[in-house]
Amino acid sequence: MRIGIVCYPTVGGSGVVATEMAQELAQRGHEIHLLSYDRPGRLRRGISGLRFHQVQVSAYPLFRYPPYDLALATRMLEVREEAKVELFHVHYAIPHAVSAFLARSMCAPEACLRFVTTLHGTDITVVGADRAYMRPTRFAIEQSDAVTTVSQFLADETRLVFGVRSPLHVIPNFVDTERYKPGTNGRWYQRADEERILVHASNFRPVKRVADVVRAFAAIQRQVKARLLLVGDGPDREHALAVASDLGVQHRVEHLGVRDGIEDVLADADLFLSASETESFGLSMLEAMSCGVPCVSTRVGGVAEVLGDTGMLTAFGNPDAMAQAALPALTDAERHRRLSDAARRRAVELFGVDQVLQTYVDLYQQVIAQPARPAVGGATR
Ligand code: GMT
Repeated sequence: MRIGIVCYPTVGGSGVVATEMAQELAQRGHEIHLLSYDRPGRLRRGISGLRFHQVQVSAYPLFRYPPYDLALATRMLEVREEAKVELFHVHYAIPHAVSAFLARSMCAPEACLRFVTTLHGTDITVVGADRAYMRPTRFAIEQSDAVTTVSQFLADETRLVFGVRSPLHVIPNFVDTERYKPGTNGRWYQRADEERILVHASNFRPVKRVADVVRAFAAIQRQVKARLLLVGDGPDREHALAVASDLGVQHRVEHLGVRDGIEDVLADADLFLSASETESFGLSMLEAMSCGVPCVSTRVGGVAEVLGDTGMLTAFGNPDAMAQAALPALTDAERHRRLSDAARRRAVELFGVDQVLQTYVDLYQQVIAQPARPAVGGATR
C-alpha cells in the first residue's frame, strides 16, 4: 500500500507511535510518506520505502499565528498527487484531521482522498475539550473514513466529551519487544551497591505531574537507597528539579534530557514511576513493561488497560501512596521478579508490533475498499 502518515515531530507519544509505525510499515514493504513540520526525533535515516516530507509554513509579518493547518492540507494534496497515496493516517486530531478533511474537500471529485484518524489522548481529554477547538475537531473526527483510539478509555471519553456517534476502533499502541527487552543491569548505568534505579520518562507537561514523581521518589528514598532518572524535557522540568532540592534529594535525581529511545535506560531500571493526571495509554510504561520493568502509576485514563495486574495503581495526587505501592517491589526480590516477568509477558502477548500493525493494515484495507466520501471541489491547483 501507499500510505501518508501525518504526525507531530516532538517528543510526545503520538509522534513516537506514528514514526515507529511509518518505519515498521516501510520495513514490511509498504510505501510510506511521512509528513510533519520537522523531522521527528525517532525517525532513522536510510529506511527504504520511507520518505519524509517537511511541511513549510510561511511567516508573513501579518500573521501572528502562521496557518499550519492550511500548509499541511496543501502538502497532503501534493504528496497524494505525486506519490498516488491511497490513504492518509493522521495521528492526533488537532489540527491534522481538519487538514485532511480540507485536503479531501479540495480534491477533484474523481480523485478521492481517504483518511484514518487516530486519537491519542490530549487531543480529546485536554486540548479537544477547549471550546475553541471542539467543533472543528468533532466535525473532522466524524468526517474521517475511520477513527481509532489507543484505549477503550479514550473511546468512551470521545463519545462522552464530543458526542461522536460514528464507530471508534480501539487499537492499542505497540512496542518493539526485540528492541525493548530485559537487559543485564549495569550495561548503561553503574549503580552504587544496593541502589535501586527508578525511571520517569515524559514530555514534562503539567499533565504529567513530574513534581509528584519527585515527591514519591523522596518518600521511597527515605526507606531504600535509590536514584531517580528523569528522561525527557518540557515546561515543568525546572519545577520538578526545584522540588527535588526542596526535599533534599537533588543529588539523587538525574535529569537525562531528551533521548531517541530509552531502551538502554530502562534495561537498567528497577521501577518506572508515573504520576499523570490523565493518560489515555502511557506509551513509556509499555516500553518499561517490555523491558521487564514494573510500573507504579496513578489510576487514570487507560493506564489500567495497559498495565493489567503487572503494576501498581494509586490515587491521583498522592505521592505517598505511590511510594507505599513501590516499596514492596523494591525490597522483596521475589516479588519484583514476578512483577517483572508478568510485565514482559503482557507486553509481548498483547502489544507486540506485528500483531498491532496487522490490525491497522486490515483497517486500511477495509477503508480503501469502501466507497469514498465525496470531495467538494476540483480546485486542486
Ligand atoms: O500529552 C502527551 O503526553 C502527549 C500525547 C501525544 O499525543 O503526543 O500523548 C498521548 O498519546 C500517547 C501515545 O498514544 C499516549 O501514550 C499518552 O498516554 C497520551 N497522553 C495523555 O493522554 C496525557
